[in-house]
Amino acid sequence: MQKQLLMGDEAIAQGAIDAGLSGIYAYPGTPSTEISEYIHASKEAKEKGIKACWAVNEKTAVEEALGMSYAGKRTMACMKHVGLNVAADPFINSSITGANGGFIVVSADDPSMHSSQNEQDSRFFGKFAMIPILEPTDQQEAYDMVHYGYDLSEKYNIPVLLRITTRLAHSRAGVKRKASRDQNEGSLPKNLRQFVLLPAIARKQYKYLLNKQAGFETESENSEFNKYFDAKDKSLGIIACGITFNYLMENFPDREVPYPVLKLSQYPLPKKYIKKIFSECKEILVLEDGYPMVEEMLKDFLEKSIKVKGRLDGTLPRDGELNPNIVAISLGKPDTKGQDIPSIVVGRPPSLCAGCSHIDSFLALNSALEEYSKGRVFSDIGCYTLSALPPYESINSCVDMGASITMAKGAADSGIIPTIGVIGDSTFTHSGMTGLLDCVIAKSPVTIFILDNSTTAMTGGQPSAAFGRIEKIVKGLGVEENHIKILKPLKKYHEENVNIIKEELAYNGVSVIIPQRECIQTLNKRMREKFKK
Ligand SMILES: Cc1ncc(C[n+]2csc(CCOP(=O)(O)OP(=O)(O)O)c2C)c(N)n1
Repeated sequence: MQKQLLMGDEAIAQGAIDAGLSGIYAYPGTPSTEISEYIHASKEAKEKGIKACWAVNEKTAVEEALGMSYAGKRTMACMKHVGLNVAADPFINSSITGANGGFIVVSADDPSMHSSQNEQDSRFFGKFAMIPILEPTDQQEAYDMVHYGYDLSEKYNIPVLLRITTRLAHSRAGVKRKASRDQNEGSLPKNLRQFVLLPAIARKQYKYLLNKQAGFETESENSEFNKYFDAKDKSLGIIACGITFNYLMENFPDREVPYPVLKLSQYPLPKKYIKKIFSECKEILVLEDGYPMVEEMLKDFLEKSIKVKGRLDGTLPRDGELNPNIVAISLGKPDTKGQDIPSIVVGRPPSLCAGCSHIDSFLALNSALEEYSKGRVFSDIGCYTLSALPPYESINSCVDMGASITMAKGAADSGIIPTIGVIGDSTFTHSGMTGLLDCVIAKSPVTIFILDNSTTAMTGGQPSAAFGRIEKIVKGLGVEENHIKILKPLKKYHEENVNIIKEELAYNGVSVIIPQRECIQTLNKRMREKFKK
């Protein structure tokens, strides 16, 4: 079959389509979004009847995927790394229930935080859940690993974690496809009680999980993705995890590394290879994009004292993405970072788009807040977080999805009155609703802005689960009808909007203000498509 030029995300998606996927569940998040988008747009996926669903958040995505696995079909749940925090409960527990149909969870990490709040390493979650982890080196492996991952998942009845990073997710390479597999027919689990995690059953299931560990290790030792390359110079042995194997190879264009190299792409650690590299080499250098997980594990692994170098001893930077140049320096090779960017190239910090509805909402909020002291606006994650920057400087927090409403409540509880929560429509249904219920129950003096631009703009305009539902949800959660206000965020209504906001700020209870105007980008796109016809 001819090679196809695919991004890492697309390679995973195509791999899933070809490997007999029946359903994919995801909440958008950079750099994972394109996996689902590819399947949503795929004619082939439609023809095969593959269910492609945007879930309300990552927890519901993993649970829906688990339900499909329970029914014996192959499924995938995709998210960015912080999404795995949201999905941690079903994710960890699914290792105890086990899977029935093949179940792959893809978590896309973002070292260097190109578009994230942190650079946490999902491999820790996989290790915590005690399930196999696959970490591709390139797009071809990303594709192949989906096929292999489903086999592994179905062989051991276990979810498998596929961990990628931004560089791999968003760069392209030629990918050779495999023959397409049929979807599973569907079948109930052999043991109908395995998903009932009552303590007595969970204890048994946990023992099964523990008993599977040796098998997982053998699979890692025999995996085609973990490879040992021997070499003459044993003064150093290199363990290169996932994409860092490419960074290493870029320093040796003839692919002849003078030191033994363990290419590591499947966990748990393949002890056979680790023992070999430790027994043969004087020092070990661990290359891993993310946290120094393997490096830390090796420190415990040692039977003899041998120097392990990596992110912990300063050989490599403790934070941020690795790249071929950083790897070169760690090997004592010259620094080839290239030329500095000329000073005529001016940095362009991200900003709200011209015509964005959020601009008018923040201008109105800023005016309404003039008579109050600063530091009372708790925000969330979305395009509107950019209002932290000049010229608006409207918000004082951005922690995790949903934290605007709940932090506003906590701060109000401690005496800052009123407090303001600012949350987007998609983020509200993702994890703002429960916090609003807390506010209603406590009758908190908070004013919550739900910025409704009818889309999930930050990640490229995926559908928002809140669309057309916000008012009903807010009412249903118990916010008094006369304290739910809809605004039109447009310059011409500025004064009117400021007055409404002022009135609600003065109210000693829960108010919800919903500025409603479509995202300028989705509007432009819609118009372009309309006039194309
Ligand atoms: C747990 C988690 N999942 C996903 C993301 C990625 N993400 C950041 S903001 C956002 C949604 C933004 O949509 P919305 O709240 O409607 O605001 P908008 O960008 O449209 O203004 C998403 C999906 C994240 N940061 N954290």
